Amino acid sequence: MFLERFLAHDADRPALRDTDGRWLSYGELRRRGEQVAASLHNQGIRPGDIVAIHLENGMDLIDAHLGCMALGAVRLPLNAHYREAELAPIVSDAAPALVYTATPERFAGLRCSPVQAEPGLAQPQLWPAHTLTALLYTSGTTGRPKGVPQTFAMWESNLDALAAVWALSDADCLWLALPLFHTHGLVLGLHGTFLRGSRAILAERFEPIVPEAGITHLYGVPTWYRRWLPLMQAHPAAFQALSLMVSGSDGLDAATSDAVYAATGHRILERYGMTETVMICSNPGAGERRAGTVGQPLPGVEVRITDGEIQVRGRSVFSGYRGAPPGHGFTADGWFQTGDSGMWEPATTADPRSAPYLKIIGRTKELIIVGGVNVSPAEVESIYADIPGIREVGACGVADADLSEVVGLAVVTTPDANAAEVRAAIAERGARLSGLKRPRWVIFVASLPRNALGKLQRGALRPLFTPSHSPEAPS
Ligand code: MCA
Ligand code: AMP
Repeated sequence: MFLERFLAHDADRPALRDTDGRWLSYGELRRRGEQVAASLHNQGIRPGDIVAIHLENGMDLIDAHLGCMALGAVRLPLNAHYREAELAPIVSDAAPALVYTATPERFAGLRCSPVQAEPGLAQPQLWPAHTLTALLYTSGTTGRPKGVPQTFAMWESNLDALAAVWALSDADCLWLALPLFHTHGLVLGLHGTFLRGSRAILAERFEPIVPEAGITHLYGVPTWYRRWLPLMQAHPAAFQALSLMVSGSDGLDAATSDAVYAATGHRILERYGMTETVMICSNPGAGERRAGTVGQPLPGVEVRITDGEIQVRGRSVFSGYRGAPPGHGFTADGWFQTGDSGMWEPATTADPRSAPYLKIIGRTKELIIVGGVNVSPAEVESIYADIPGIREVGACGVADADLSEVVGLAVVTTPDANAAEVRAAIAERGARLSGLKRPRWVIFVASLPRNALGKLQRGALRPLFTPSHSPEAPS
């Protein structure tokens, strides 16, 4: 159905403005997809094969996606910032038949076939719909990323629900600067546009710019809105003219929400989702938007809170992690366990009949969210743990006014450690991680907090990173 709807849009209809400013129509996108599909076919790729796409936003990335869609290959979007150590577990688990990348050297030690980002052109092919359309990896709390199989059916039901709740239409124009290797940008941004037949203006990356006339929608993370605020205050008219600003991937602070409202008259619409479920809850397009809550369950999605944890089931919820035993991550009665904790906020006097709104109050899972990007503390620790002179390390989230959280690393050295060498090794190891995962704060401590069973208590590490703290050197 998703593909049929994409194929049915009028060929002349403008679809996407490339990063070089050129508009492409739906007809042109389909043609490019067919050509890339043929080229993939010529390279031996068949429907159901996994094709990795390790590219930043741009037409090479779009072409690779379109080609896979046309052929029925399974897309494996890889974070373009990831280095070899971060890519290795994903590539080894997914074993892609082909990798589109602009940095093949990051795949040099991995068993796969990287090709330079040049999707190529050849004979048109059919557009077979295939059940599995993408495999997205999400940070496992153990430090090993987990594969989340995605189908068009999951996306379609969720995108239709969002369109109804947000009152989206084919006249919308989205400024699409979200990276297209996360669910947020790829599913909501790109495929949401494809499904509606609306338009998107593609940007290479986020920069706080005054939206040009014609843009109607902004989807972003809280960090973006904080960075945008001075511009909103200086040029309110350009933001007032928008139809909708949406925030997700991370909790939006009330101060930013209120300041944006004061400057533009728009209450940012907060919503909540996960790669495993696509979108779960949302505030309404029309109706009461409650700051600090993520609204109500979307049509087709059910939410319950059990022992404080948010649990979900519904049409857009995935059926299980790749390679995991059946039921892993789900309760015995079939609800997906989000690892987020929440509570229901009852109806207000403004609308006493309204259903409660969901408020996210924390996480039971150990995850750091840096600028909307999930970081597993265990993965960070694994990069530094075996440095000579280091006895043990612990990573946790440290509050940050711009990125919400940044990574903090607490280090315990061995008695004979050479302080300068340890520091140099920590700095050098950082190159193995993409920028947002790299510790912003490194402190040296005598021991790490552990419980009676010896398990690291990362929550107890956080207070050690106070704003006034000046990192200590190992003695
Ligand atoms: C930048 N870096 C990254 C990422 N982006 N590393 C890992 N993942 C990333 N996505 C690295 C760069 O390589 C660089 O490393 C360093 O961070 C700083 O880069 P820069 O671009 O200057 O960073 P920034 O301007 O501070 O960008 C931060 C940002 C941006 C604006 C918050 O990351 C962003 O747009 N984030 C949106 C993330 C997002 O879409 N999240 C959705 C996932 P070096 O120092 O080595 O050069 S959550 C999701 O999908 C769920 C379903 C949901 O609910 O939405
Ligand atoms: P991901 O694994 O990248 O799909 O990220 C999903 C996680 O992001 C969720 O489990 C939440 O912890 C977090 N998240 C997404 N949206 C929100 C939101 N609106 N408020 C707070 N956390 C959010």
